[in-house]
Amino acid sequence: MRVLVLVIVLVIVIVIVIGSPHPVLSYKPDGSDLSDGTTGCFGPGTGGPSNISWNPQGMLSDNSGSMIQGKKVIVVMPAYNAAETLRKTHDEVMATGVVDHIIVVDDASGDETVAIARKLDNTTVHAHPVNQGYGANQKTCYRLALEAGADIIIMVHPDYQYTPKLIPAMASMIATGLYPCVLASRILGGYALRGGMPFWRYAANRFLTLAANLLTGAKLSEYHTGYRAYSRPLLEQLPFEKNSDDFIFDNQILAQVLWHGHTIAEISCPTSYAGGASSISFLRSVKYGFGCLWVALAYRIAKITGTSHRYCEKADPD
Ligand SMILES: Nc1nc2c(ncn2[C@@H]2O[C@H](COP(=O)(O)OP(=O)(O)O)[C@@H](O)[C@H]2O)c(=O)[nH]1
Ligand SMILES: [Mg+2]
Repeated sequence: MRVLVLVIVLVIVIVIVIGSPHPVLSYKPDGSDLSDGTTGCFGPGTGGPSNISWNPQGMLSDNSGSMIQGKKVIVVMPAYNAAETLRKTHDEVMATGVVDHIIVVDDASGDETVAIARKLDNTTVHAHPVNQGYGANQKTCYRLALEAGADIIIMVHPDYQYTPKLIPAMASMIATGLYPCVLASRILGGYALRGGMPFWRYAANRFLTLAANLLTGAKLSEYHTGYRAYSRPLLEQLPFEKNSDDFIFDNQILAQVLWHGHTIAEISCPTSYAGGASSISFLRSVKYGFGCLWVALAYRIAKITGTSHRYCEKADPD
């Protein structure tokens, strides 16, 4: 009993000591100004809050021809052996009516992913000649989306694990200028287990999330979702090319967002693990788990010591 009390007190102390205050929300009418005066992820920056004030008047003011408040919305899909679910995901993405274009990047799949992707409307297909990994795939996705002039970039896995129906909501949250990053969480709303996430994955997700929240000071329900939205200025600001080519990319990019002092928004998302929507082996998951712990720890160490990390460098002043 005494041990339990001690642990609880310790956790509370850790949360109080390292929990940084939530950044104050910032409304930028054009969503363009995300500079926060910090020096880059894991570098010796302040990581302080962005100064934000909310202006309801500006929220729906711009209807100049585009689908969401004059902003070009591009959905990117990092694909790997997604032949069975790609078309269905694509069709539901376009059915939302707010997406200007889709970019599918294939990572040398062994199935018909590329052939199917090439038949899809409103879709640019890029094929890696050799398998480069999930992180490398996302790098290509974001590079191409920025080159194509995207203002809002939404990444969704093409394995139909996440419903595309949330795209308008996520895009709106970015378009208003309230948030530069939105995650669709399988944990909020309790969808994960109901959707068929194996219990061991759920337990690992919760543990890694707790550790990451304690170490980064954020208060997210999960860091591992494959459904995310980013604003253009945010992606331009983050040194995401320095991140891993493997699955840990997902975690590193969120650490970078937090390092720059931005608020990450979350919405709850129904999820389905039906039909092989998860292909990562147990061993790769273990490697990913340790990678997550290291990312969070490196973040905390960088905060305390003012040192930098290999994939995080001083951000460009502009
Ligand atoms: N680019 C790339 N993507 C991969 C690779 N292996 C798995 N993926 C993709 O990574 C994403 C997440 O994998 P998944 O098995 O669905 O994980 P989970 O849904 O989080 O359990 C899916 O979109 C997979 O297609 C790979 O070697 N390269
Ligand atoms: Mg999946």
